[in-house]
Formats: sequence, C-alpha cells, structure tokens
Amino acid sequence: SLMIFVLAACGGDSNSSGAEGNESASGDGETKTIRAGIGLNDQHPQYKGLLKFKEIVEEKTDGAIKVETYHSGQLGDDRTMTEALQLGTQEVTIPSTAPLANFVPEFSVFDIPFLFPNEEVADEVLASDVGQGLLEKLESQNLVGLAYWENGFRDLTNSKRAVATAEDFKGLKIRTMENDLHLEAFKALGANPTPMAFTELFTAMQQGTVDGQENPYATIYLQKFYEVQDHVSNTHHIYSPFVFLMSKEFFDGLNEDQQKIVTDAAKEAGKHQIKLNREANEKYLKSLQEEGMTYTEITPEAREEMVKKVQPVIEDFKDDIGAETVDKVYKAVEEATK
Ligand code: KDG
Repeated sequence: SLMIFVLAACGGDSNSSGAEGNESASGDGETKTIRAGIGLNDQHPQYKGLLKFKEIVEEKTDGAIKVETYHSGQLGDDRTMTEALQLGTQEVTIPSTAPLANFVPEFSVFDIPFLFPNEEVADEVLASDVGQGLLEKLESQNLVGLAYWENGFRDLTNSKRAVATAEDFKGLKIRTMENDLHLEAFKALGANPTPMAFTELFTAMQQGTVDGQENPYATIYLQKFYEVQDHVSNTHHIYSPFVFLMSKEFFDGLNEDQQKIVTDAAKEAGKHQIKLNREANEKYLKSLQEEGMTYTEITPEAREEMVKKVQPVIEDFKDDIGAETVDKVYKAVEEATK
C-alpha cells in the first residue's frame, strides 16, 4: 500500500515514469462511467452516501470517472444488480450482506440472530481480520468489496398485532430478505416467512400478501412503510451491514491511482453514510409513532426467549456458513465486547 501511496502522491508525474503511461487520476483521456444502483430511495442515508462517493470520485479524477446514481431499485434488486456486476454490465451496488450470502456463503454469518449487542461491537468485528477477510472472498465471484457501509439493526413491523414476545410471532406472514438463515430463523420463531426482493415489498404489504417485514427504523420511516404497517417492536434481531461492491472487471480496468481513489472514496463516503444512518435510526422511531404506529418494547426476558428459539437454527447452519468463519466471528465479538 506504500507503493500506491507514493504513486498517488506523485500524481501526474508518474505518467512519464510509469511503464503503462497512464498512471494518473485523470487516466488516458477516456471518460469512464460508474453506474451505481441501490434498492432504497433517494431520502435514505444510503443514497446520501452514494452522492458523497460521486462527489469525491468526480473531483479527485477531474471528471475522468463519472458516477451515475440510481435509487429505488431503478436498476434492479440487490441480487440482480450483484449479478450485473459479475457480468460487467453495471459497476457499483451496495447490497445488504444477507442476499450477498447467495454469492459468498460466509456472509451469512451476519444473519445469525442476536450476534451483535451494539453498533460499536459491529464496527470492531467488521474492521477486524475476519470482517475484512470476507470482503476478499468476493474476488472469486468477480466482485470487489471496497468497504462496509451500514444498514443497521433490524426491527419488526406488521399490520396484525403488537409483538412483545416470541409467542406473538405465531402465524405472522413476514417478508424476509432472500437468505435461508433468515427464513429458518423466522420459522423457528413461529412466523410464516416469505423471501422477497426489497423492490416488491411495499406492494406486498399494501396488498396483504405479507403482514409484516423487518428493517431498521430509518428504512421503515423513509420508505413510508408506516402507511401500510401499524405496529413496530424493537426486536433488533439482526445488525445488517451493507457492502460497497464494484464489478471486478471495471476495477481491474482502472489504473492504480484511480483504484486508490475509488477505494478511498468508498471508505470515506461510508463513514459519512454510517454517521447519517445512526442519526436517522435514532430519530425516526419517534416519527413512526407520530405517524400512528404503536411501539412495543421487547423486554430482556422476551428477547432471551427469542434467542433460545433460534439457537437450533444457528447450529444447523454453522457448516453451511463455514464453521471457521462462525468461530472467528464469535471470537471477534467476544473480544470487542470485553
Ligand atoms: O439498497 C439496499 C436495499 O436494496 C436492501 O438491501 C434493503 O435491507 C434491505 C432489505 O430489506 O432488502
């Protein structure tokens, strides 16, 4: 990385000395375009983060790399956009880790319910060797994981009843992300889960195909889910990271200066996004109540009961996720919790 730093510091000078002759941020005069798509809407901190990424990249490359931003699933859902990156027909997407586990199974480690006690522990584990190692595994899938961003702690909403205990999940038709561990965990809680892309969720709730869903408060509020949902509980059952993904084909086609710029920009914009996201998640529970939703707090005893119910599922999935990854993550959580 020192080498990359030196090249970046030299700027245009490396043009004359570099064997390739195009080692500067502005490239060889050809403009490259990054089409970046997300599922959430333009009010969400995820989109604000993406705008920050655009600003940094366009400025640092002097416009040699342009970033076009697409929200609300305009380019597809998490899964189809990730596939488009593999094919090289799209350059950037920022999915939740849950659907990404369909590409690299180890990412499902973050779908272990009640894994992280708080955001600080999540931060430490994601920055640790095991967290960063997971990003490296994406390369074999023709993807480059440039940084973790944040979706956040997920909380349950539904249109049927106030959920306070594990019992209350019984029979609720819950939309889950497209991830087998999510699906089985909700079954273990007695719910009737259906996996579905985020882009189909609002309509499914509106039409009653599902009774509920789970997402952080920021998403519930900014996507206006309160229009079709009546109850919210602070289940905090999963902390979902986002992964800032780039097509490997596109990344490999950038010169070293540009690779450093997009990598740093993804990290820098991520810090901004995470800050905004935490402010939003703190602020919007109150807004949901103002919009008429009932709020039910999960007591520590009730949460303990939920932990017990999903335990067998975690054991069943350990080998599918990768036992080594699971053990390493548990260890990292333990160390971060000390
Ligand atoms: O832009 C991200 C969304 O596409 C998605 O990951 C949001 O958490 C999400 C969900 O429930 O699908």
